[in-house]
Amino acid sequence: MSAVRTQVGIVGAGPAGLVLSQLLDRAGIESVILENRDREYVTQRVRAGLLEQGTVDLLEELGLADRLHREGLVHHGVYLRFRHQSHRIPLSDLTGGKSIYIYGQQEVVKDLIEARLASGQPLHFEVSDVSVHDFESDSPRIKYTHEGEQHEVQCDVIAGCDGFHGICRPAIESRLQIYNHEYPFGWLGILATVPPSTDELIYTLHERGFALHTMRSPELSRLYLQCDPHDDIANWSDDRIWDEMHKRFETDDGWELQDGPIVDKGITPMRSFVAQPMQHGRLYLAGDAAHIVPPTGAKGLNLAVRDVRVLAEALAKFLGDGDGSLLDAYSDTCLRRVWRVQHFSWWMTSMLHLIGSADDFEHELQLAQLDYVVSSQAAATTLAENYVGLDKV
Ligand code: FAS
Ligand code: PHB
Repeated sequence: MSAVRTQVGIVGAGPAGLVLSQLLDRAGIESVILENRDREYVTQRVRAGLLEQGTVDLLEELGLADRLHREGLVHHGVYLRFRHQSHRIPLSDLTGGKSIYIYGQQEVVKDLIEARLASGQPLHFEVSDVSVHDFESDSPRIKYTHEGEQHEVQCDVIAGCDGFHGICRPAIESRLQIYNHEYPFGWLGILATVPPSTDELIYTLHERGFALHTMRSPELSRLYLQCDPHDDIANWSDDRIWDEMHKRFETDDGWELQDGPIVDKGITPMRSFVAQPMQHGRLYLAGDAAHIVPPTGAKGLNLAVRDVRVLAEALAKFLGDGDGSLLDAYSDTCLRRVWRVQHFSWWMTSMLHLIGSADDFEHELQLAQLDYVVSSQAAATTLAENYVGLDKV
């Protein structure tokens, strides 16, 4: 078995692990990234598409936003549609000029992987049997298999950036408090090679359920509709999907949804999940490894980036000056934002989805909430500032 020594062992090459590696590299801190899928898989996986101003600012700081600015879309507003009518929330006007950016997660991951490989620092794809050890000591280790060989990373700190289904959180789960809230609905998401029928995102509450019209480029539309989380995508023919989309996006003002070839489709269950604290010994969790939000608020990737920004600063202070104060406060610092984002994502989800168990009174409350958000500047500002990303929490 071969062993390598580094300062930070990172498990997972998703947005959390890759952004962390860039921040550490900039601080002159060595790291090794272990990813169990192959490069093609992680750069093809269709996930997030909406980036907060703060995420884009950080990618700019890292010199990794050129392609984002060339190929991404900038939006200054978002539409809420209910009772078959659209209402625009002027995000930038309500937040002192902040915007949101539409740029696919797989594009962010592609840019980060290229930067990592260009740095010459190790990024191992297709590893297996990853396990973490001795994280209650000052010299934690990560064991893994690569190309049939056993290997070990000896490090000062392990960063668990391996997502919800990874191995890092389960390694300390018995010492954590777990909050788990599952929603009785999921999202059926499609990618379609048809120009978007809207200039900005449309969130819709319709009597048949929620629907979202988002996009990836002027040629590529991304749409979601509320569905049974246990349903099989095989039950959803392309015709059935478009038929349902047309029904849910219908308006009184003659707006038309353009349909076209569907190139990707899938069903995602919805949950709100928090594991706390986000650290134990020398093992620190970041991103989906520690928390999951329903995608209605478009926060998952953005929250992962916020976590590793806090972690990188704390690691620089600890590994640079031997001062562990920020590292000791890592979890408390992140959890303030995690719970703010959990509330916002639950609030958007509750306001915009058809809740099967809801009675007529609760349904009218949803509509009253939406009426208030689109008619009160104070309420619209609450949505806008959370949606574009709060600087301070
Ligand atoms: P990730 O899951 O992205 O990355 C973890 C990595 O670890 C993966 O590459 C995985 O292969 C690897 N890994 C797992 N186990 C391992 C092991 N044992 N050993 C080594 N590697 C291992 N968020 C937004 O902000 N905006 C959106 O618009 C949005 N839309 C979404 C739409 C959908 C349908 C879904 C499912 C999510 C969406 N999200 C959105 C949330 C999503 O983007 C996640 O929050 C984001 O991927 C979190 O990044 P990471 O924490 O890096 O986890
Ligand atoms: C997306 O573009 O995939 C997207 C946008 C906004 C959301 C969720 C997903 O709330």
